[in-house]
Formats: sequence, structure tokens, C-alpha cells
Amino acid sequence: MRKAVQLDRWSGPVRTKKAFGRTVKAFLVACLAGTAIFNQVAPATAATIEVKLMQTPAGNTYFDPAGVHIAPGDTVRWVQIEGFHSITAYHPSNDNHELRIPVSAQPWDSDILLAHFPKRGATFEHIFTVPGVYDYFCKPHEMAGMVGRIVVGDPGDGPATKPFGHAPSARWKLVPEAARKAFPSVAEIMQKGTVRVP
Ligand SMILES: [Cu+2]
Repeated sequence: MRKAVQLDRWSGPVRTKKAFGRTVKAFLVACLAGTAIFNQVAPATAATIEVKLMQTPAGNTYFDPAGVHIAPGDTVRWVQIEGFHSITAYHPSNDNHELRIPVSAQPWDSDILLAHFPKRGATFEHIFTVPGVYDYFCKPHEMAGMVGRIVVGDPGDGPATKPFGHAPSARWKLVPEAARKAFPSVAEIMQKGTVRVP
């Protein structure tokens, strides 16, 4: 693909005027096309953090770890271990659930992971760029308290730092009681970096 070749040039050494011209052109083409050129120059420190999707033989379901502190640009990779799970952001676009991710962040919904990737070890990934607190849940197990919280950089003062039911006039679906109790606190996540279900 022509575009891919140009992007490769952008990341290569610039030795001549002609090459520099091509590089600038490639950059402009990429910008105009709205491609992910910034992924090409993402900081080398961007990390991938794994969270396991768990179900014990006794039927306990949880994200492991339930809470993580990551840096903007990091990727979280959820890994299927056992059970039927989804990884779904608390966001009105996901079945009118309460907004509990930063206002300017993109919501996500993996849907039931096993429906698409029936194997143990199947994964779902999301890249977190907007700083703040992100709350998410598992569709089949939200009522049982299968929820997770990710803090990206500075927690700030976004929706997930506010009490549950913070916008009653919006008539969003409320976070069930069992789920409310299952979130690790932002303070604990900031202190420990990783918070696992006891
Ligand atoms: Cu689940």
C-alpha cells in the first residue's frame, strides 16, 4: 500500500533534501488521511498491562487485577481464562449505563468475549490516551460485582471520581449495589499501582 510505504519513510532516517521532502509529504498525507501517524511515534515507554477474566470453580467471577494505574498511551489487554465475560465501559452508549469514564474518552464494549474468541487465552485490547478514572463492568456478571477500575495518569475530577448516581436527571442505568462495593478506591489504586480481588 502506498500510504504504508510513506509512513515507513517517515520513521526512517532523513539524509537528503529529497528524502526530507518525501517525509514531509508523507506526514501531510497521513494527517490529511487522518491515519494513526502518532502511533508511529508513540513513546517507547508505552506499556501493555494484562488483566485476567476469571471464574472460579465455585462460580466467583472477577477481573484480576480489579484496579490498575497506567500511563496515558498504555494498552490494557484482557485475557480470557474462564467463564463468559465482557469488558464494557460505564457509558450511556453502552445500554444507557451511567457515565463513569472521562467525558472526552471513547467508550468501548468487547461484548461477550467467548462468543467471538472461544479459546482460553483470547484477548481484547484498549488503548487509554485520555487521563482520568475509567470504570467498566462485565455484562453477565455486573450484578455479581464483576467490575474494574483503571486510572490513567492523574485521576482528575471526571465522572468516575463522583459518587454513584451523580447525574440523576440523566436517567442513566444505575450501578448495582454489589458492583459499587467491588470497585477498588482511586486512592488505593494510586498508592499500590495494582489492586487485586482479595
Ligand atoms: Cu464476567
